Amino acid sequence: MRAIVNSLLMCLICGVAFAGASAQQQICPARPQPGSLVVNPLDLFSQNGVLTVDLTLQNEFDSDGFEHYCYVYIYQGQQVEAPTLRLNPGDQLVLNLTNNIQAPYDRYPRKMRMSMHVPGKPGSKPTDDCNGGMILQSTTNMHFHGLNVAPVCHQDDVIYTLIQSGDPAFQYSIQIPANDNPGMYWYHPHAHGNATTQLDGGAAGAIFIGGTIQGTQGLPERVFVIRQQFKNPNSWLPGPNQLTVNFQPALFPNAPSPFINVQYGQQEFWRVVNASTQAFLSLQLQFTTGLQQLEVVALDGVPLQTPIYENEIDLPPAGRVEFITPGLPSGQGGTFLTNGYNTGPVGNPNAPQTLIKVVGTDNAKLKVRSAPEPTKPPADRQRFAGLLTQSPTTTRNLYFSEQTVGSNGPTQYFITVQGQKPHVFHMDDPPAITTTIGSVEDWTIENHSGEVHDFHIHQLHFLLMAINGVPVTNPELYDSFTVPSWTGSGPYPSITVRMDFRDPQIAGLFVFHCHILDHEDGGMMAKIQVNSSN
Ligand SMILES: [Cu+2]
Repeated sequence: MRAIVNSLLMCLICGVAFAGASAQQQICPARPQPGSLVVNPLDLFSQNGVLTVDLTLQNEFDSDGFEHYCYVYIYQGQQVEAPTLRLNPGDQLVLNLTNNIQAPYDRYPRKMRMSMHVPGKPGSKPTDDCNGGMILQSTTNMHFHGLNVAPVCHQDDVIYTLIQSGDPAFQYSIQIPANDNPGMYWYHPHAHGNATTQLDGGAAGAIFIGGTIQGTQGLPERVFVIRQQFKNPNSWLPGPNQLTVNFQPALFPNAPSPFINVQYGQQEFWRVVNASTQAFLSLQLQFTTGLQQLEVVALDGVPLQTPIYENEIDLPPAGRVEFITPGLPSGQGGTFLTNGYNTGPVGNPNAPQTLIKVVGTDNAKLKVRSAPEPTKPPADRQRFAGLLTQSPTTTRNLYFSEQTVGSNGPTQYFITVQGQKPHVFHMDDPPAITTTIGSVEDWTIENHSGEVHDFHIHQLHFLLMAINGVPVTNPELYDSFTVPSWTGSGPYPSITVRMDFRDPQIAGLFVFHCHILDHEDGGMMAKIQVNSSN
């Protein structure tokens, strides 16, 4: 009886709190209905070398039971979600992030609590958001994915920077390197244990560093942020989920597809980020006449030396691809889709899914902006230049592995430096690797598990040298790359990558991990310490 009374009382309190909230401004902006026109996210441009942005991260459940985590920006008095940040090499990004996440269970202990405490740095102030502390369900921070910037608090540190709900706005002030590559990057939360839930809820946006990408000037530019939303993102077995394009659910054949209007015969410049927590995409563009060749001009924010022509582009979680589409022949239609992806014997399914319907028109007055004109050339030699001809100072071997607890899960996830003991990552772990500015290292990363993993390192790009020991013909730079799954017998699949620790700006402590985010949150992460050379 007492339980019933308590429940009734809780309901009354909930009801009052809910009524109070609904009388105020909406928590998250409404997202587009299925079958809508896909529009680019709102663009915010730097001016006189600075882009200042105020974002508030908030959360609420929608009527279908999906939890939204929204980066709210106020534009002309209206709430806008997850704007695109556009800067040039050498600019400064000033981003004031307010954490307004409501998590009613914060005060209860939860599993993994011990791994979620980050001891502060010696000498730092205990009240400082730069000083670690407890990661509650409502704790957040931000990672500037792919930017080759400093791993220090107020720039791109995700180890000690913890912003608690209700704290004053936390200021990120990031110096974009003058010699950084032009291309697509992105921002998302990275508080260990919360990254999956918050990204799953939609907390992600695109960043572009300006500059010349050959062949794209004057073409209509499309920005597609592909997200994935689960009903229960933290469950061991994945439940119902949907892919979204710029927040619009792609549910075909159960609902009409997101669509775009293209001018017949007009080539376009498409810039795509896989901002899903775990979806491996296999992107294709089909016209009525068949599968189309896409001219890939940049990968993970780095322009290619020469374009690659592909009719299917594999894009792992966190990856970006920028390409030129062929013109749609008059009278035809098209479909942009993911063709499904086999993540291995124990991997989660990645079914084929139509993403966008391409509708042709003769109306020349389409509301699509042209790709930006080139900005001033980088001040220095391009970042990572000449990496291919460097002799590695060190070689290392690492491996992804998993261990199922009991006969029916859950699974523990590890990334281990060969010779060390596999263990679930804790935030107070010492660095698994220590190196020095100036080093160039070749790492071979094996997969000892029956599902693919998605290797990512912060602060730098790596050159993909070999897959399964077979040298890559034209090595390209990436910040995230898939390590194939193991069949259970025979040699372990692997990738070999060349790490560039030459730039003094990246000195400090940062992380590498699997970018399947529930693997990362589940412990498939490790720290690297890069010491200054003097
Ligand atoms: Cu993984």
